[in-house]
Amino acid sequence: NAPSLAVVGVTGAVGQEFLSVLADRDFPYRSIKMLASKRSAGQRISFEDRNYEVEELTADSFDGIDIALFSAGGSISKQFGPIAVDRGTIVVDNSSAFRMVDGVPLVIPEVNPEAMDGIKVGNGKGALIANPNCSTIICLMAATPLHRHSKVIRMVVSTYQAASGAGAAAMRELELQTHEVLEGKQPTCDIFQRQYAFNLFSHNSSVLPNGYNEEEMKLVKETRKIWNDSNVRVTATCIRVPVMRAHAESVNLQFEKPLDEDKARDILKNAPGLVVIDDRASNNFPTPLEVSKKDDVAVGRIRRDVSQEGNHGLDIFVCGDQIRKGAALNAIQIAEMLL
Ligand code: 2RA
Repeated sequence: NAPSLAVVGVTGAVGQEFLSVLADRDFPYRSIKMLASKRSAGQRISFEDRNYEVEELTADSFDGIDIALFSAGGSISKQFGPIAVDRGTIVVDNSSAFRMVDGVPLVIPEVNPEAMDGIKVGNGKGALIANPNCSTIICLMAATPLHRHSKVIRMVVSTYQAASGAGAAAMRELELQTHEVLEGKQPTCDIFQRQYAFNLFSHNSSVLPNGYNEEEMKLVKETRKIWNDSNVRVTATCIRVPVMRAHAESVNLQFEKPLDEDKARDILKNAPGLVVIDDRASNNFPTPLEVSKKDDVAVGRIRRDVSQEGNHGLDIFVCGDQIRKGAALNAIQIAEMLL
């Protein structure tokens, strides 16, 4: 029978998208619990013609819950994820808390479904499955089909990341600043302590001793775990750009064996969850606006890397909705595989 669900962090941008995706995909559930912080408890949410009250997340929230979707930050996941698993719940966690823990599946359903083999609702055991970082999901949705055909030995990624990745408040501030700047006012800079509108800046995550920021090292480490390849060489530069909710990424791939661009385009055209937008004549390629609120990741600018020998290199450009495929949709596709 249909599983009982809980949505942890239901009032946030991803939490709200969980509900949209559950409805869009007609996900079967016998009950759903809306969970959030004490501050949000008591709010009313109408969902699929029913009225729900947001409940405060506590250790007892998971009794009788088959699947819990978490997107409430790493500390909440660290505190309550294991409690839920102990109660027999299968947790799909959108935070980074457990992604690199050995034994925790890090899953993009179209890419490495085998990583969660054997985890199913109803076998009485709890489990925790980690949702990769949005920029990793969007990148690997395009890079992996190529990698499966002709092993990638090096990947260089430059990201152009949307405000939504920093949360709903960042989206609101980008909009506010845009108005303020156009009206000649001093922009309100509460979230990033700098002007964001008509600007771009290095990703706002902490910079590590090696000079990379946390977002960049997530791409490096998560790619190696998802591809189960500790030798693939990955480097990344992650930039925050004044776009609302879809990330864009320039990806350069170096292959062990040659892969020509026509074959690459053909592979991408047949890959699940991808749409190829690659019209050189009209200079029409993926854009964040066109993929916003959509499920598919768009890929284009497919071309041989002229800096590499023969057909050992390829450049592509990828866009994907950060809140949907970058978070909520991917998590719910994982949940669908548990049924
Ligand atoms: C960002 N990847 O875009 C993060 C969101 N979790 O900042």
